[in-house]
Amino acid sequence: MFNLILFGPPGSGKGTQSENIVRHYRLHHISTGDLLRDEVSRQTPLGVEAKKYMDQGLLVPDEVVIGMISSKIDESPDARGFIFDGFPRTRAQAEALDKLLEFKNTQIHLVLSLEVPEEELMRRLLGRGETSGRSDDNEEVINKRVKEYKAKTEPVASYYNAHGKLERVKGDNSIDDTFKSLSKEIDKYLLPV
Ligand code: B4P
Repeated sequence: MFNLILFGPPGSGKGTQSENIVRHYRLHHISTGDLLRDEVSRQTPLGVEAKKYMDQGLLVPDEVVIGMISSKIDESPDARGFIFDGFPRTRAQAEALDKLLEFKNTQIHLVLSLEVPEEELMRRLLGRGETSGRSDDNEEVINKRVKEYKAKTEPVASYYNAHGKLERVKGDNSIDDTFKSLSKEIDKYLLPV
């Protein structure tokens, strides 16, 4: 089993690159953003609660997200491996993920961090906001998301760096070139299928 985290600020291309990685390496994709948006659209109690945070650009509480991940991992016992997209976003989530994987006799093998300048993040998310209908892709909320990222999520990179698992990858090239840079790192562990 090979487990990968795709890490980076809002709009760095985690969702975009996850699609490419899943296609080439057949990893099982777990995106907490997508899972939460699904709960929101179905208006489940979890979704109603999560929406309050997402609309303000804040992280959804750890307990909510960790519970969701645990059941998602259990749904795919035969996976070749997992790609975690947008998770973990806090140190508590990172520690919880380590425990969940240890319980399944596996671990995180690699964390790829997409590095993109702030102006480019804003440009991309405002661009997406014009067509996506996402209530969090407007200037005010994007600024809050970036602030939240710096305060709570950036420290997660140091956590994995201390474990020798972090690789930083330039994320402001074209989608294809960024994928090539990511593949170079993944190929050290797992070949495409
Ligand atoms: P997420 O859904 O994870 O999304 P994101 O950070 O907005 O974007 P991502 O990096 O995936 O960017 P994308 O590929 O789409 O989070 C949304 C919210 O959910 C959070 O704010 C939070 O409230 C909540 N949440 C999620 N996970 C959580 C957790 N673990 N804990 C607590 N709360 C959580 O790319 C963006 C745009 O850029 C697209 O339009 C794309 O086409 C474009 N793009 C991508 N790569 C490009 C490139 N190379 N060149 C040009 N454009 C590019």
